[in-house]
Amino acid sequence: MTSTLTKNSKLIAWVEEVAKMCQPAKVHWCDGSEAEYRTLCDEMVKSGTFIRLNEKLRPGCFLARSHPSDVARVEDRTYICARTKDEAGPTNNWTDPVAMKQKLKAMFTGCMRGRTLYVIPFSMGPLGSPVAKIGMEVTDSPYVVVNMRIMTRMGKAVLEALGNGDFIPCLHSVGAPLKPGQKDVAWPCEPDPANKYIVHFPDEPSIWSYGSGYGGNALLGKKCLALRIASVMARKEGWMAEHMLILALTSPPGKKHYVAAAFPSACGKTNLAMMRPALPGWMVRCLGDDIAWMRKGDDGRLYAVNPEYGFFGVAPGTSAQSNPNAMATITKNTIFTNVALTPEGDIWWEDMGVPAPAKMIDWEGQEWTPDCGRKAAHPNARFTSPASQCPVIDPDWEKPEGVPIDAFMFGGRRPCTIPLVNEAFSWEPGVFMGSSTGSETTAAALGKAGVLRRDPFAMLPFCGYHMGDYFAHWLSMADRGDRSKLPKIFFVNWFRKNAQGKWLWPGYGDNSRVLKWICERVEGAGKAVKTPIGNLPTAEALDISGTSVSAEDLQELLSVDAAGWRSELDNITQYYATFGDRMPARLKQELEGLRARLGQAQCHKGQRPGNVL
Ligand code: SAT
Ligand code: MN
Repeated sequence: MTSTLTKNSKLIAWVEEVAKMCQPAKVHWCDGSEAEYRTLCDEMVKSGTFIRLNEKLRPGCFLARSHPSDVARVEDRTYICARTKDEAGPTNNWTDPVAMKQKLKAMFTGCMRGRTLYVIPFSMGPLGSPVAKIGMEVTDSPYVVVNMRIMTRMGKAVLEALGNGDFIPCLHSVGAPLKPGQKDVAWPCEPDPANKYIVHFPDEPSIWSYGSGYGGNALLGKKCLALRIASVMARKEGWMAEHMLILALTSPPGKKHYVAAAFPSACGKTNLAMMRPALPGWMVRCLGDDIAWMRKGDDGRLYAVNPEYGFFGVAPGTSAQSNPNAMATITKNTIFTNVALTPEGDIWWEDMGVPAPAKMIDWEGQEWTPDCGRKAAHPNARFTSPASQCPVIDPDWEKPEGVPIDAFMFGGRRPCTIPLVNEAFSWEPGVFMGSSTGSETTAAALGKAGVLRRDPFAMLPFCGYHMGDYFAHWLSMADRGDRSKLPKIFFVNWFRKNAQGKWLWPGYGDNSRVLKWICERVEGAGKAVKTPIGNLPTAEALDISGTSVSAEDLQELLSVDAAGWRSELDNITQYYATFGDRMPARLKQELEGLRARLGQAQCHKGQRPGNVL
């Protein structure tokens, strides 16, 4: 059971203690080698967890089908067990940490019987980077091991970097012990949702996850460590852990700008992160599609690293049109979960941009035909793919100190009121924009479609402490140092519709037109009008050459809908009230300032009050 790979006494003691509790048949310390990865994949092919895809069409690729009850993150089973309920805040589930630990210990006792306990040493952030954090995931799922090898830097090198240092313990079990002689199933898990627990103890810190083998519930480096736990650490240590993509945009003359952007789910974050610009001569490079860790450099600028090593992207909707670079990334060495299987041994999903074969096996392993009335892939089906395979990965994506961010973008799916792009006057109005970010739900995401859900900074399910304190932390980033060095903040909305319900903006590669204006603003050029809500581009400032966007549509996309904004402000006022006295006064002032400016401006729909800057 002891490892030849480490002498870290705290680690060895912790693994012994966990093994004693979970009672696995075997303990395996992961070295992270290619050989180990291959062996685990082969074993999973034998056990039925993996289907090897056609080696000619998808070399090194596998398909896994989850249990139908285990298909997504379970937010209602996710807990932040801070010392007090108030520290966790109104947006998180909370239980007393001592009581929760007791309950979990009972559940974990004997939970790995008949299975192998894998120890996964992993680093969030480039190995040896001053910002990296080392976690140790103990799991009884080989599926988790191979996914963690793609999503994080994992194995022997991490133990070497750790030495005798400290790590974040992450305990995971699928919650399906085997009796002697009992045959295993392809996707073991705890089928009763009420028995799944995704629990964070931010004060230790540690993570205990029980019952699910899927995505963020089980790959504990991602949302659990790199967002929920890291957000708590970041607040204490004066940095930021954000649910943001990182991209680099280079103009035709070769000027490069880094942008980090937060969008709620189902707003096309992965598509934007590796976009192919429609504007000739412009180049987008990807550094990350989900998480950004940022801290101030000695020069006062904010430097971002992507703590991850791969992409865990939603498959349905990914196509040559929506994301050609993702399609190129997933041609090899990729694990697909809950997509459909074609007769040739390749994969298929809805809106892949290729016709469905006449016959397939769907994500539940059933025969599927186009007229059967069921979806072939689960709407939350995923690909796990190495970031290094992305054709447009930025050469600096593994720089230990990160890249300097020039602009932040927030955005959501907003059919009305919110303009195509809006530049905040300064840091505080920008933080106001982030705090009031919201998106209309899509059918795939939640039960009710078309409802506005506030999702501040796209962190609603990922902030590990009180949201009001998190807003204050954002504000505090401008309290020290030269605030002119901080990123400029923009709010974007690709999803505005006209009165007939038609989308006004083409989206995808054409979003580069908005990015271009953002870069011009960062450089101090780029024409804008000052309006009550922020600086909007003038009609001429936005490069729409070669698009089908009409002058009227552009006018609507860049207008201030005063009536719409007033009801928006009423809604934000109510939302802010839910954070009680932890809601920062400075943001309430921003809200009132905006209300006052809108009152004075007397603007009407389609009219753009203000002065050209
Ligand atoms: O399953 S994950 O948490 O990794 C992805 C997501 O739900 O956003
Ligand atoms: Mn995400």
